[in-house]
Amino acid sequence: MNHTEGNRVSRRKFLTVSGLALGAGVAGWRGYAGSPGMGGAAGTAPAGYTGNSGSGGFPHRDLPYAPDALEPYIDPRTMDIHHARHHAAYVNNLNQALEPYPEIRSKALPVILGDLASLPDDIRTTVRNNGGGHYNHELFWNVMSPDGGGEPTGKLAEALARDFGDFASFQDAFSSAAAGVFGSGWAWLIHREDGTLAVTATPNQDNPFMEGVVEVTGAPLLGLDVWEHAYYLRYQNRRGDYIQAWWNVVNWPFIQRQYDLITR
Ligand code: MN3
Repeated sequence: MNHTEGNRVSRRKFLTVSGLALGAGVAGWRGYAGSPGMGGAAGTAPAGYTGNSGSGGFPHRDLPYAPDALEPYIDPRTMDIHHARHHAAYVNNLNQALEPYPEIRSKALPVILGDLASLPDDIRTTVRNNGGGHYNHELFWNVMSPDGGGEPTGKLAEALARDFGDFASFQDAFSSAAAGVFGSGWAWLIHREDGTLAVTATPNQDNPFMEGVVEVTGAPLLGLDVWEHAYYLRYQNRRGDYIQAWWNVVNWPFIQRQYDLITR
Protein backbone atom coordinates (compact mmCIF):
# COMPACT_ATOMS: atom_id res chain seq x y z
CA MET A 1 0.00 0.00 0.00
CA ASN A 2 1.41 3.38 -0.93
CA HIS A 3 1.31 6.39 1.32
CA THR A 4 -1.72 8.01 -0.28
CA GLU A 5 -3.79 4.86 -0.02
CA GLY A 6 -2.76 4.50 3.58
CA ASN A 7 -4.03 7.97 4.38
CA ARG A 8 -7.32 7.32 2.67
CA VAL A 9 -7.84 4.11 4.61
CA SER A 10 -6.94 5.86 7.83
CA ARG A 11 -9.54 8.53 7.22
CA ARG A 12 -12.20 5.92 6.66
CA LYS A 13 -11.18 4.18 9.86
CA PHE A 14 -11.29 7.45 11.70
CA LEU A 15 -14.92 7.88 10.77
CA THR A 16 -15.73 4.34 11.73
CA VAL A 17 -14.02 4.35 15.07
CA SER A 18 -15.01 7.81 16.15
CA GLY A 19 -18.59 6.96 15.32
CA LEU A 20 -18.45 3.83 17.40
CA ALA A 21 -16.39 4.99 20.27
CA LEU A 22 -17.07 8.58 20.94
CA GLY A 23 -19.29 10.55 18.67
CA ALA A 24 -22.26 8.38 17.91
CA GLY A 25 -25.34 7.72 19.89
CA VAL A 26 -26.17 4.58 21.76
CA ALA A 27 -27.37 2.79 18.66
CA GLY A 28 -23.87 2.64 17.23
CA TRP A 29 -22.50 0.96 20.29
CA ARG A 30 -25.41 -1.39 20.67
CA GLY A 31 -25.05 -2.42 17.05
CA TYR A 32 -21.38 -3.01 17.60
CA ALA A 33 -21.78 -4.92 20.84
CA GLY A 34 -24.47 -7.09 19.32
CA SER A 35 -22.49 -8.05 16.26
CA PRO A 36 -21.71 -11.69 15.59
CA GLY A 37 -18.54 -12.87 17.22
CA MET A 38 -18.69 -10.47 20.12
CA GLY A 39 -19.68 -13.10 22.63
CA GLY A 40 -16.94 -13.86 25.11
CA ALA A 41 -15.77 -17.28 26.19
CA ALA A 42 -18.42 -19.70 27.42
CA GLY A 43 -21.20 -17.75 25.74
CA THR A 44 -21.10 -14.68 27.92
CA ALA A 45 -22.66 -11.45 26.84
CA PRO A 46 -20.63 -9.12 24.66
CA ALA A 47 -17.81 -7.76 26.68
CA GLY A 48 -15.71 -4.72 26.76
CA TYR A 49 -18.41 -2.62 25.14
CA THR A 50 -20.80 -2.38 27.97
CA GLY A 51 -24.22 -1.24 26.96
CA ASN A 52 -27.00 -0.60 29.42
CA SER A 53 -30.28 -1.70 27.95
CA GLY A 54 -32.34 -2.04 31.10
CA SER A 55 -33.70 0.20 33.79
CA GLY A 56 -31.86 -1.64 36.53
CA GLY A 57 -28.49 -0.17 35.72
CA PHE A 58 -25.36 -1.73 34.35
CA PRO A 59 -25.17 -5.47 35.00
CA HIS A 60 -22.30 -7.13 36.83
CA ARG A 61 -21.81 -10.19 34.68
CA ASP A 62 -20.31 -13.47 35.86
CA LEU A 63 -16.74 -14.29 35.05
CA PRO A 64 -16.61 -16.06 31.67
CA TYR A 65 -14.75 -18.98 33.31
CA ALA A 66 -14.25 -20.46 36.78
CA PRO A 67 -12.13 -18.45 39.24
CA ASP A 68 -9.44 -21.16 39.17
CA ALA A 69 -9.39 -21.42 35.36
CA LEU A 70 -6.36 -19.17 34.95
CA GLU A 71 -4.12 -21.20 37.22
CA PRO A 72 -1.18 -21.26 37.60
CA TYR A 73 -0.86 -17.71 36.30
CA ILE A 74 -3.59 -16.06 38.35
CA ASP A 75 -4.84 -17.69 41.55
CA PRO A 76 -8.55 -18.29 42.25
CA ARG A 77 -8.72 -16.22 45.44
CA THR A 78 -7.40 -13.19 43.60
CA MET A 79 -9.88 -13.76 40.76
CA ASP A 80 -12.77 -14.19 43.18
CA ILE A 81 -12.02 -11.12 45.30
CA HIS A 82 -11.20 -9.06 42.24
CA HIS A 83 -14.45 -9.89 40.46
CA ALA A 84 -16.92 -10.33 43.33
CA ARG A 85 -15.73 -7.42 45.45
CA HIS A 86 -13.62 -4.89 43.55
CA HIS A 87 -15.49 -5.07 40.25
CA ALA A 88 -18.86 -5.36 41.97
CA ALA A 89 -18.15 -2.18 43.93
CA TYR A 90 -17.45 -0.25 40.73
CA VAL A 91 -20.72 -1.44 39.22
CA ASN A 92 -22.72 -0.58 42.34
CA ASN A 93 -21.15 2.86 42.70
CA LEU A 94 -21.70 3.61 39.02
CA ASN A 95 -25.35 2.59 39.15
CA GLN A 96 -25.92 4.55 42.34
CA ALA A 97 -24.40 7.70 40.83
CA LEU A 98 -26.49 7.43 37.66
CA GLU A 99 -29.73 6.47 39.38
CA PRO A 100 -31.04 10.08 39.40
CA TYR A 101 -30.02 10.49 35.74
CA PRO A 102 -31.97 7.98 33.63
CA GLU A 103 -31.10 9.74 30.37
CA ILE A 104 -27.39 9.34 31.02
CA ARG A 105 -27.81 5.83 32.35
CA SER A 106 -29.51 4.72 29.16
CA LYS A 107 -26.35 5.39 27.14
CA ALA A 108 -23.67 2.84 26.41
CA LEU A 109 -20.77 3.13 28.81
CA PRO A 110 -18.08 4.02 26.21
CA VAL A 111 -20.30 6.89 25.08
CA ILE A 112 -20.60 8.16 28.67
CA LEU A 113 -16.87 7.77 29.31
CA GLY A 114 -16.02 9.47 26.03
CA ASP A 115 -17.71 12.69 27.13
CA LEU A 116 -17.18 13.04 30.87
CA ALA A 117 -17.13 16.82 30.50
CA SER A 118 -20.84 16.79 29.70
CA LEU A 119 -21.79 15.10 32.97
CA PRO A 120 -23.25 16.96 35.93
CA ASP A 121 -20.51 18.15 38.29
CA ASP A 122 -21.80 16.09 41.20
CA ILE A 123 -21.26 12.74 39.47
CA ARG A 124 -18.37 13.37 37.07
CA THR A 125 -15.58 12.03 39.29
CA THR A 126 -17.66 9.10 40.50
CA VAL A 127 -18.50 8.09 36.93
CA ARG A 128 -14.91 8.54 35.82
CA ASN A 129 -13.62 6.24 38.56
CA ASN A 130 -16.41 3.70 38.72
CA GLY A 131 -17.57 3.74 35.11
CA GLY A 132 -13.95 3.36 34.13
CA GLY A 133 -13.60 0.62 36.73
CA HIS A 134 -16.60 -1.26 35.37
CA TYR A 135 -15.60 -0.98 31.73
CA ASN A 136 -11.97 -1.86 32.37
CA HIS A 137 -12.75 -4.97 34.38
CA GLU A 138 -15.39 -6.30 32.00
CA LEU A 139 -12.85 -6.00 29.23
CA PHE A 140 -10.12 -7.51 31.41
CA TRP A 141 -12.06 -10.72 32.18
CA ASN A 142 -12.72 -11.25 28.50
CA VAL A 143 -9.24 -10.61 27.18
CA MET A 144 -8.15 -13.56 29.33
CA SER A 145 -8.90 -17.23 28.80
CA PRO A 146 -7.70 -20.59 30.12
CA ASP A 147 -6.91 -21.35 26.47
CA GLY A 148 -4.95 -18.13 26.07
CA GLY A 149 -1.40 -17.28 25.18
CA GLY A 150 0.51 -17.44 21.94
CA GLU A 151 0.21 -14.79 19.29
CA PRO A 152 -2.60 -13.24 17.27
CA THR A 153 -3.13 -14.03 13.61
CA GLY A 154 -4.93 -12.34 10.74
CA LYS A 155 -5.45 -8.62 10.37
CA LEU A 156 -4.49 -7.85 13.96
CA ALA A 157 -1.15 -9.62 13.58
CA GLU A 158 -0.51 -7.62 10.41
CA ALA A 159 -1.39 -4.35 12.14
CA LEU A 160 0.87 -5.14 15.11
CA ALA A 161 3.73 -5.88 12.73
CA ARG A 162 3.01 -2.69 10.80
CA ASP A 163 2.98 -0.45 13.90
CA PHE A 164 5.51 -2.16 16.20
CA GLY A 165 7.83 -4.02 13.82
CA ASP A 166 6.95 -7.46 15.13
CA PHE A 167 4.95 -9.18 17.86
CA ALA A 168 7.88 -9.40 20.28
CA SER A 169 8.46 -5.66 20.01
CA PHE A 170 4.80 -5.00 20.72
CA GLN A 171 4.97 -7.30 23.73
CA ASP A 172 8.04 -5.50 25.05
CA ALA A 173 6.38 -2.12 24.64
CA PHE A 174 3.22 -3.29 26.39
CA SER A 175 5.09 -4.98 29.24
CA SER A 176 7.22 -1.87 29.74
CA ALA A 177 4.13 0.33 29.85
CA ALA A 178 2.56 -1.97 32.45
CA ALA A 179 5.72 -2.12 34.54
CA GLY A 180 6.07 1.65 34.33
CA VAL A 181 2.71 2.54 35.83
CA PHE A 182 3.47 4.29 39.10
CA GLY A 183 0.97 3.09 41.66
CA SER A 184 -2.34 1.79 40.36
CA GLY A 185 -3.42 1.77 36.75
CA TRP A 186 -3.65 -0.02 33.43
CA ALA A 187 -1.65 -0.73 30.30
CA TRP A 188 -3.50 -0.72 26.98
CA LEU A 189 -3.32 -1.69 23.37
CA ILE A 190 -5.60 0.74 21.60
CA HIS A 191 -6.91 1.38 18.12
CA ARG A 192 -6.46 5.08 17.50
CA GLU A 193 -8.73 7.27 15.45
CA ASP A 194 -6.12 7.47 12.68
CA GLY A 195 -6.26 3.70 12.29
CA THR A 196 -2.97 2.93 13.98
CA LEU A 197 -2.39 0.79 17.05
CA ALA A 198 -0.67 2.22 20.11
CA VAL A 199 0.40 1.14 23.58
CA THR A 200 -0.57 3.50 26.39
CA ALA A 201 -0.94 3.52 30.15
CA THR A 202 -3.45 5.26 32.39
CA PRO A 203 -3.60 5.87 36.15
CA ASN A 204 -6.35 4.65 38.45
CA GLN A 205 -9.44 3.55 36.44
CA ASP A 206 -9.01 6.01 33.60
CA ASN A 207 -9.25 4.47 30.15
CA PRO A 208 -8.58 5.35 26.52
CA PHE A 209 -12.15 6.44 25.78
CA MET A 210 -11.79 9.43 28.09
CA GLU A 211 -11.41 12.34 25.74
CA GLY A 212 -10.06 15.35 27.59
CA VAL A 213 -8.73 13.15 30.40
CA VAL A 214 -6.13 10.85 28.86
CA GLU A 215 -3.37 11.98 26.54
CA VAL A 216 -3.94 9.38 23.84
CA THR A 217 -7.48 8.29 23.04
CA GLY A 218 -8.70 5.25 21.14
CA ALA A 219 -10.73 2.08 21.40
CA PRO A 220 -9.15 -0.32 23.89
CA LEU A 221 -8.39 -3.76 22.46
CA LEU A 222 -6.37 -5.19 25.32
CA GLY A 223 -6.03 -3.99 28.90
CA LEU A 224 -3.88 -5.19 31.78
CA ASP A 225 -4.81 -4.34 35.35
CA VAL A 226 -1.67 -3.55 37.35
CA TRP A 227 -3.39 -2.50 40.56
CA GLU A 228 -1.87 -4.51 43.39
CA HIS A 229 -5.27 -6.14 44.03
CA ALA A 230 -4.82 -7.90 40.67
CA TYR A 231 -1.68 -9.79 41.63
CA TYR A 232 -0.52 -9.21 45.21
CA LEU A 233 -1.62 -12.52 46.77
CA ARG A 234 0.52 -14.58 44.41
CA TYR A 235 3.19 -12.15 43.26
CA GLN A 236 3.47 -9.62 46.12
CA ASN A 237 5.75 -6.82 44.91
CA ARG A 238 6.89 -8.73 41.81
CA ARG A 239 4.73 -6.96 39.22
CA GLY A 240 7.13 -7.94 36.44
CA ASP A 241 6.56 -11.64 37.15
CA TYR A 242 2.79 -11.10 37.01
CA ILE A 243 3.08 -9.31 33.68
CA GLN A 244 5.22 -12.05 32.17
CA ALA A 245 2.88 -14.78 33.46
CA TRP A 246 -0.19 -12.91 32.20
CA TRP A 247 0.81 -13.27 28.55
CA ASN A 248 0.00 -16.98 28.95
CA VAL A 249 -3.69 -16.22 29.42
CA VAL A 250 -4.23 -13.50 26.81
CA ASN A 251 -7.28 -14.37 24.70
CA TRP A 252 -6.09 -13.40 21.23
CA PRO A 253 -9.11 -14.78 19.35
CA PHE A 254 -11.38 -12.46 21.35
CA ILE A 255 -9.14 -9.46 20.74
CA GLN A 256 -8.92 -10.29 17.04
CA ARG A 257 -12.72 -10.36 16.77
CA GLN A 258 -12.94 -6.92 18.32
CA TYR A 259 -10.27 -5.59 16.00
CA ASP A 260 -12.01 -7.08 12.97
CA LEU A 261 -15.29 -5.44 13.99
CA ILE A 262 -13.69 -2.05 14.51
CA THR A 263 -11.84 -2.12 11.20
CA ARG A 264 -14.28 -3.86 8.88
MN1 MN3 B 1 -8.81 -4.36 39.25
